[in-house]
Amino acid sequence: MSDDGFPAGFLWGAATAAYQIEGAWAEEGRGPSIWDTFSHLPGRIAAGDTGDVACDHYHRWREDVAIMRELGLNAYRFSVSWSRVLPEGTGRVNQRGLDFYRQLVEALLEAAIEPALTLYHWDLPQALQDRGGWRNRETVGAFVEYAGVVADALADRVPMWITHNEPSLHASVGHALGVYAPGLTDWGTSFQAAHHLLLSHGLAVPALRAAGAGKIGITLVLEPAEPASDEAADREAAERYEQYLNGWYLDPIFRGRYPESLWSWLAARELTPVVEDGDLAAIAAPIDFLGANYYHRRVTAAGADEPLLLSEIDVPGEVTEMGWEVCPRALYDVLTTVAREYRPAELFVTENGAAFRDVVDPDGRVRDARRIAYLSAHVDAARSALRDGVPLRGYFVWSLLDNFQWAQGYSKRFGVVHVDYETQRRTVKDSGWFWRELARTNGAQHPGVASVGGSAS
Ligand code: IFM
Repeated sequence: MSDDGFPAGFLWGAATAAYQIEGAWAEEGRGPSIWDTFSHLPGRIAAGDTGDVACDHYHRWREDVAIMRELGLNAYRFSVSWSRVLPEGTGRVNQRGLDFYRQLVEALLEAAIEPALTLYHWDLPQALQDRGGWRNRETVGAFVEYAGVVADALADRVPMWITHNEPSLHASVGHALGVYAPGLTDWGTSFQAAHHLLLSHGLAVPALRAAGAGKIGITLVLEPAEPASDEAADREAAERYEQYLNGWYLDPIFRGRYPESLWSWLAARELTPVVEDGDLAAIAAPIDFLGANYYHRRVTAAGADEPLLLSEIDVPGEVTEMGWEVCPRALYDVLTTVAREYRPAELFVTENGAAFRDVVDPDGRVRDARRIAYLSAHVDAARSALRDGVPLRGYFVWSLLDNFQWAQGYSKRFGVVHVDYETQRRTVKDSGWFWRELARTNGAQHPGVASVGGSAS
């Protein structure tokens, strides 16, 4: 452990996801995913943006790895596009898709950057959606097959495997709110999809182990909910939200059961999923680590929104371009609470970051001082959590590159590297150089904005 609290070997990484950066949506045998379908529908994505080209990472990955090397990252979290590997979701393997990821992984290892591979970041092959998607139990088996195909190709080279990214948002925003692909608006489907996502995670764990994958875990977005007042109804709303977004995933994974009070609450509304014998035991397959994505807390009051009957309250204070409150203290809270209550062997912050309105100045520099302040405060919160015994082993900034921010398209920039979407020119922002200093000093230094600077662009 260094004086500043970060253990030797701590991972200082950056994260991305396939659909958000790759582009090349119909090249070299890739099949369509639900995000291709959804983003091509009129009116679903801001400004009509799509991920057809995105950051063109599929063609520019060598440059992107070179940037990571220059930033001194020792880890990179990326996701595999399922439909690039299995264009119809099951059956026929597209070898060119596997070759793409193999090359990427080899280049990362060559640059001493540890690959952390996420199997699923919301981009279901459209062929599986056509058969019911995550509502259909058969998709669980398809996921396990896909996990086996990727593991057979990459288990010897990839030390860190993440089954799913943020299943809660995929289930809710994609299947109940209709804002993300596949654009469904049915709460019953949403809870069934959540169950199948969890089950597919649990069944993939032994399949990955059998294939010789390294550490295996799952990434959840964790939003601590706090009541807007001390009123019993507000406290109840906050507790329900917390169970819905966090407990609904943490409890089955670490305790082999769904949270009882939310289960009964949903049962009274006929919204509980079909759970078969053995499912919960499968979901609770032991994992090696938990990935936590943290962006903001949620202040909640009793309200009228179905089916959770709560409202989100705007709180005074700084917000990012996403309208999200800046609250590093809640990262400390969430890490310490999860470590205490669920005892994961290891924890990683697999995403944290902020969107701000960045510009490339005439001198070619992106002075994103607010992002540096945001990251600095959150890294300090993680440092405190470590000091208080949380087994935190790495921290991935979201994101390496500005990218396709789902329903908001390219209007929100999260990268520590700026992307000019007209030219695909990459420019390391001041926050990228800041992250380099953290990586170089294992978190010991917090250079001021004035002292950052470098050469990559
Ligand atoms: O861009 C997303 C990412 O895909 C999943 N986690 C949150 C990020 C910011 O919204």
